[in-house]
Amino acid sequence: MALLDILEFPDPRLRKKAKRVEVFDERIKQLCDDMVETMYEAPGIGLAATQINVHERVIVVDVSEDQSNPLKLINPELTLTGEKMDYQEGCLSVPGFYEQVSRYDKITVKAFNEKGEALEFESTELEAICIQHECDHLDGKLFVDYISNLKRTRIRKKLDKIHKEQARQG
Ligand code: QAP
Ligand code: CO
Repeated sequence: MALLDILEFPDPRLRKKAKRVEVFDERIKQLCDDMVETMYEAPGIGLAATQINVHERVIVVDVSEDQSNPLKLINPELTLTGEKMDYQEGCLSVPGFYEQVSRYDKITVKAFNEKGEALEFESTELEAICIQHECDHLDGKLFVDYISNLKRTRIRKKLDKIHKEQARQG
C-alpha cells in the first residue's frame, strides 16, 4: 500500500483525457488499493486516477460514514437519469474551496471491478453525484469548470499563491 501525491488545480495534467484500461492485472489492483488508501487518508469520498497523475480510467468512491464501502470502478460509463440537483462540492485537487454544482440525482453505472468483472448498478444521491464528479476527472474536467469565470479565476489565483509559498518553503 502507498500514499500517492495529489495534483492540484490549475495543474495542466488535470486536463488530460484518461485512456481505457485494457489489461486487468496485479498493477491495476495495486493502483485501486493505493487510490483507496490515499482517499481515506485525505480524507475524501472520491478520487480519480487523473488526480494522482495516472491517466487511465479508474475511480474510487466511498460515501459511507465509516470508510466501509470502497467502490473501485474501471472504465466507468454513466447513463444520467432522474432530476438535476444542486450540491456543494469540493475536490482533493481544489483544497479548501467548495461551490454549488448541478448534477443528476440518479444514474446507471456500467463499469468493471479490479478483477475485470463487469458491473452494472443504479446509484443515487451523494454517491451518484460523487461518481459523476470523478468521471469528469477522467475527461480532464473539474467542478470549478461549472462555476463562473470570476469565481474560478479567484480560486486559481489563491491556489497559485499557496503553491508559490509552498515551493519557497521547499
Ligand atoms: C468529490 O471530493 C465530491 O477541500 C470528492 O480541504 C465532493 O473527497 C463529490 C476534500 C463533494 C461530491 C461532493 C476537499 C478534503 C475532499 C477539501 C472530496 C479538503 C480536504 C474532497
Ligand atoms: Co475531484
